[in-house]
Amino acid sequence: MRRLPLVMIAALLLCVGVVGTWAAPAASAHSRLKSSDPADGAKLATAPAQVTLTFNEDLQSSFATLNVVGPDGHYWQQGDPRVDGATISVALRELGPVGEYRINFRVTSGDGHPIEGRRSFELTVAGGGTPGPLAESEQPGSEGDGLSVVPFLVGGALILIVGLGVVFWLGRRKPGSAGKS
Ligand SMILES: [Cu+2]
Repeated sequence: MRRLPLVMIAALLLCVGVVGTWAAPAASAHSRLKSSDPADGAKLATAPAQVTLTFNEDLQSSFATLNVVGPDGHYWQQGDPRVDGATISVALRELGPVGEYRINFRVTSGDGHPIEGRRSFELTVAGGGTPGPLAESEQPGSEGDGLSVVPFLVGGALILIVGLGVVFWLGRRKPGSAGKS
């Protein structure tokens, strides 16, 4: 009866492999950006005093980044961002040139996964503010959801392959050869 445990292990590996592969999309359902103030794409004649992003669940307060880059390529936020529960906000300077102001964020969701992305608003009437420093090279505006799924997919696929290999190996064993360790 040495076969039974091996078959069970193979079945277990198969199960874990299948579950790991199929559960991967669900595992990426971590914190999402629900809304921004100003709203994405808003056209504003008056500069807002601050930018606030609201997520669907509480954020971790460490390593949060939130900045606003104007049409001139300079930063227009003032001071450091503040995380409060599910929201992150940063104060703005009095704004300057007319055009698109990009809101770049990178936060850590409650489950420890980083989320990043971009929103923007448009200033339609120029203000008299002075810009902050020239912005560092901007990150692409992806939400970064895809990357965190990869380990699950790779792990699931590997386990699936190993499980199939064990099943195949067991199937090839001749009945008479069983019992030799
Ligand atoms: Cu997550």
